[in-house]
Amino acid sequence: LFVIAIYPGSFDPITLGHLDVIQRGSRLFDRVVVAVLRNPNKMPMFTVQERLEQIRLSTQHLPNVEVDSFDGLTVNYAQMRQATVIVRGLRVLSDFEKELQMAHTNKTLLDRIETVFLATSTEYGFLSSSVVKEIARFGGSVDHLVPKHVALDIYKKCYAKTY
Ligand code: COD
Repeated sequence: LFVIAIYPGSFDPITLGHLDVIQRGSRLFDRVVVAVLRNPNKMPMFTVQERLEQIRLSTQHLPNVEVDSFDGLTVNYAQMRQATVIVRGLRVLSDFEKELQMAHTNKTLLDRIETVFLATSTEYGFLSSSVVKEIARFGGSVDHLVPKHVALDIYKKCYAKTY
């Protein structure tokens, strides 16, 4: 049995919390495909291309991790990739409601897909891409929240915006 899992998300940008889930997922499954949603409705800080590059650089040391982008329904992408697992991270109680609804919806769309939740590591329980962007916009340091090269990308964006 060769189990392919997809880890879908916005990853705008990837944080150490995401990376922790990817690392742990890569030990549980034969292959983990980190899948960035190309979502035209959101106003992202980084383009999909920039996010793919950030995730690739962050996961170079994990040979069974692949990075890709997708459009439309997650289950359709999962089916196309022959993935049988969707990995999601759980931080706080408020994640649970949204995540359970998503898991149920996805199950009705594709019966052979299982959503596997990984509990956040305690040190990243508060961490989200939005928190990172908010701190950076107000001039705070995000060095301890995202990979080094991502922090530099963020400072560049914020600097470019301010001046
Ligand atoms: N610790 C642990 N996990 C974390 C942390 C952390 N610090 N931070 C984030 N995570 C987890 C999140 O809980 C989530 O599971 C994952 O990492 C990705 O997070 P985000 O915020 O980058 O991505 P989301 O939640 O915006 O992604 C949403 C999807 C793109 C998966 C969703 O919108 C989707 O599936 N869209 C496609 C349309 C579809 O199929 N819809 C039907 C399903 S209802």
